[in-house]
Amino acid sequence: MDNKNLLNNLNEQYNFELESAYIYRAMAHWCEINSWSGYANFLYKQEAEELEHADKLKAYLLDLGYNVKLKAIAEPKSEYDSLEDIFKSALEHEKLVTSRIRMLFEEARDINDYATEDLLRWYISEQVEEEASFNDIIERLERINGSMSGLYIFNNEMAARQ
Ligand code: OFO
Repeated sequence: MDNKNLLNNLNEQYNFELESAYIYRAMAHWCEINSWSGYANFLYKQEAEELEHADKLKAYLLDLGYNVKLKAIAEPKSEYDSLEDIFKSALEHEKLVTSRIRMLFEEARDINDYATEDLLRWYISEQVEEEASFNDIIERLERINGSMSGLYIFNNEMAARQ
């Protein structure tokens, strides 16, 4: 089985997960600068999750003897209009991740790379959870509809994410 192209693409995804972590870190900074420490906490936890996603890919590639390469990470956006803007951007980003994972999965299928299929199944389930989580937050923010007390209560809940 020649899976060299697929492994190169997994290496790209490894780098994309690191980029995701960077994006969430920048979003967390925006929240901190705007005194929303709870939302920042949520996004820092999200950053940590992305690093775990990256590490899982890295470990898999290293197990296969692949020479893992780090690439330059694009500068993340640092200006947002509102919390809603942040979480809508996060959801769009996760949709992009989902489509990338699906393409990798299809590539693994095409060449009967069962081990990579197995690995990617984990990411597919993870993406369902991540999109659902951001969707819930957006719905909640829409219901709050800019009310300061609502935003503060939600901020306190977000501070509790472990
Ligand atoms: Fe947020 O997703 Fe990684 O994979």
